[in-house]
Amino acid sequence: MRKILLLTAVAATLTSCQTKPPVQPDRFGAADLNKDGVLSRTEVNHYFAAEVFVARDTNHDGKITREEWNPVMNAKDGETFAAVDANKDGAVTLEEAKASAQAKDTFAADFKVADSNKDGAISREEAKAFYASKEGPMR
Ligand SMILES: [Ca+2]
Ligand SMILES: [Ca+2]
Ligand SMILES: [Ca+2]
Repeated sequence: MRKILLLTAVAATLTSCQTKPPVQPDRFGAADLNKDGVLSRTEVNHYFAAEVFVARDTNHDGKITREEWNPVMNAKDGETFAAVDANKDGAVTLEEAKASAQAKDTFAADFKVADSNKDGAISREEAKAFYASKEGPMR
């Protein structure tokens, strides 16, 4: 009986760890792949692609199916999905999502807004201001 209670407690702890990370991750640091202190267009495209990917991969298996991409897929969404699914296996991986975002400069509009001093790179302060002005999943 005691063992069962203990296991239940461990399971509950594990579940709460997964849903609530104790420390806020350093998003800027994670996005700044070459660690030069600013975000390039490529770094921004990769980072946002990853954020969108994680949000869409609802079962967290590292692949986005058509259903996860959009449960109510219209013809245009279908075309977009097919274009991102580079190897045509019916699922989008993180690498495919990043490659597509970079090739199409998907987040160019966000980059333009975030780069408030228009020097072609996003500083930590600019990123902070950008996120502060945003609502929803891009936060
Ligand atoms: Ca950088
Ligand atoms: Ca694929
Ligand atoms: Ca800038």
